[in-house]
Amino acid sequence: MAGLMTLSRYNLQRRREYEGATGDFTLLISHLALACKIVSREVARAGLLDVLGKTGDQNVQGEQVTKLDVLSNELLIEVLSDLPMVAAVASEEDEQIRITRAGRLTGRYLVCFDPLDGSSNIDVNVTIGTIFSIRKRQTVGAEATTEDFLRAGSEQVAAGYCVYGSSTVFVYSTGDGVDGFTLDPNVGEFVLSHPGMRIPDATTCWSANVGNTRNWLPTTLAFVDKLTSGQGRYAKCSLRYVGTLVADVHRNILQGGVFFYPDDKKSPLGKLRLLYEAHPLAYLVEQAGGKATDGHRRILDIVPDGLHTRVPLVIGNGPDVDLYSALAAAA
Ligand code: AHM
Ligand code: MG
Repeated sequence: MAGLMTLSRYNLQRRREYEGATGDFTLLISHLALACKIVSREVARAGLLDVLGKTGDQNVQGEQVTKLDVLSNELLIEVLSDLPMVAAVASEEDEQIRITRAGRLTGRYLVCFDPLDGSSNIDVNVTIGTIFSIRKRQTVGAEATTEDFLRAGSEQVAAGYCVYGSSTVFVYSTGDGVDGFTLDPNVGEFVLSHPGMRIPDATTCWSANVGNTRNWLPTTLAFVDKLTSGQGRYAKCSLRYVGTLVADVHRNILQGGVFFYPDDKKSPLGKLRLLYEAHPLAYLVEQAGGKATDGHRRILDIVPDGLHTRVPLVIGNGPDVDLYSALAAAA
């Protein structure tokens, strides 16, 4: 029991390492973790609520059958709104940024999130997740603007995600490695289960929506030829695609692999969003020893031109991401 490292204990210990730390950041992370615990609870009983909802038992369930992604969004905004260190938030679910209640003028942090990634998997009991990204704003004293959010990914001061799968795992980094915490649902605590996560050298799998093959460009087709060649580092490489970005990336960090959702004939910028999907996951994968590119640029160097800017994404083991970039450069 003495060795049990809960997320709160871990954060307190880390805080002591940073001289002058105010505790603001620790509080912010613990509230994000709290929101994820609540989402996890709702995800776990979603099917049950749905079944009960269909019986017409409105008195018991009332509004709880709200769609999970909307519920998660409102929950995160509500939790963050009362924190004096958060000035504003940007979400996949909202067209515009939202200014918070407590930190609107003086909050130093800006938080971006995808409240429930993997929308198409929500109703079919397949792993979904929450992704978040934290930046410091340049100036305080006035309300944050959209422009404050439109900065390179390298300016993130922390990023993380929570996957709601066979267990609920909260993973985050402050630029000093990546640690993962598994939720003990009986105690309600995240416990350190994956200290110092490093992407293994071998590429054991690749992940992409092969249903889009007809639209793929020559670079992507050439990449897949290498991945399926059975040669060299691809001698034993399986296809694994959950269809939830955060779940695919989580598996690849643990087991070694590359995920790609590239630009193609139909979508010149791919599908995924820069601010709250690609930036935070690229930050985490780099911290775990991997790489992320749009084919030509490091993801963390890209400055979005809008809150919902899309970006082609190739992310995972360094040698695979480099191979994609080399094929793109030669095309
Ligand atoms: P979402 O944020 O609305 O869930 O959309 C993003 C998701 C990613 O999680 C996933 O990688 C991708 O869309 C799957 O797209 P597709 O169904 O085209 O394969
Ligand atoms: Mg998403």
